[in-house]
Amino acid sequence: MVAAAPEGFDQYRENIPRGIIQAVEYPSATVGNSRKAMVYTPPGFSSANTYNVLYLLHGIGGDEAEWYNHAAPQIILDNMYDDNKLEPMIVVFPNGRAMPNDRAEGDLFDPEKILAFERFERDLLDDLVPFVESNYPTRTGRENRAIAGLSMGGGQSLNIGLNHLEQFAWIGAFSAAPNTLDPGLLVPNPDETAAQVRKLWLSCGDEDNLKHISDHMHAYLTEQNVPHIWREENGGHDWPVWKSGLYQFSQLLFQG
Ligand code: FER
Repeated sequence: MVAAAPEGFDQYRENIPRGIIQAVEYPSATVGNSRKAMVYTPPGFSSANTYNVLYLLHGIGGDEAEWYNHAAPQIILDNMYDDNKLEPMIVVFPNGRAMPNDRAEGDLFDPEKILAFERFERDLLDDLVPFVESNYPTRTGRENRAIAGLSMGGGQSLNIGLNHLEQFAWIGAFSAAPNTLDPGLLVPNPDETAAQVRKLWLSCGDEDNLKHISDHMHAYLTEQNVPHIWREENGGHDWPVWKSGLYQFSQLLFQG
């Protein structure tokens, strides 16, 4: 059982080793342009080593900088390394709205924009993952890749991860949104999913209007005997739940 995030987990600590978070751009054949992402490399990062990678996705109101702007994930992760709670990993923050204008502006529910969240699957698999794996010292097997996200990005993580267990062994969804595909479509062969997935994480705030999505997935996985972690948090559709999700899910990753 993972402990809930302790007091101060997201507070800046003086005098500890730090990772680096920075903006990058990669060529996207899927969208036909150069796309932005952010990348966090852990404290002590060295090209003499090789790293696992977590792809951490944003929600409908965000972009590649949403986690950085609202959650300061580099502080949470630096603290966790200081506490010896994490396997060394690179964290990549993509932009999950795969279209030429991928800014979170205008009508966020415009069908074109919703479609772009679906298109991201190809951008991720064909463009971003290859970019990351050829520009950073990465380990490149399914066991070395994790995908997780909040809300719209939680739905993407379940859709992409469960449909591509050959690419991702670790999957997490915080407050998954209605873009989440039907559990029966995502997990048509429960025994196969159970055998392949290393950790499947679902969490949601108890006051979140979208909680029925997570409830439905949890009920299906339970009925089909697919091992997973279900954590009902106190809170709504909001950052405390997602930061807590990052804290709890990340420390389960790449173990053993
Ligand atoms: C919806 C309600 C919420 C939906 C998406 C969301 C695609 C996404 C919310 C978020 O990312 O915070 O009906 O449909």
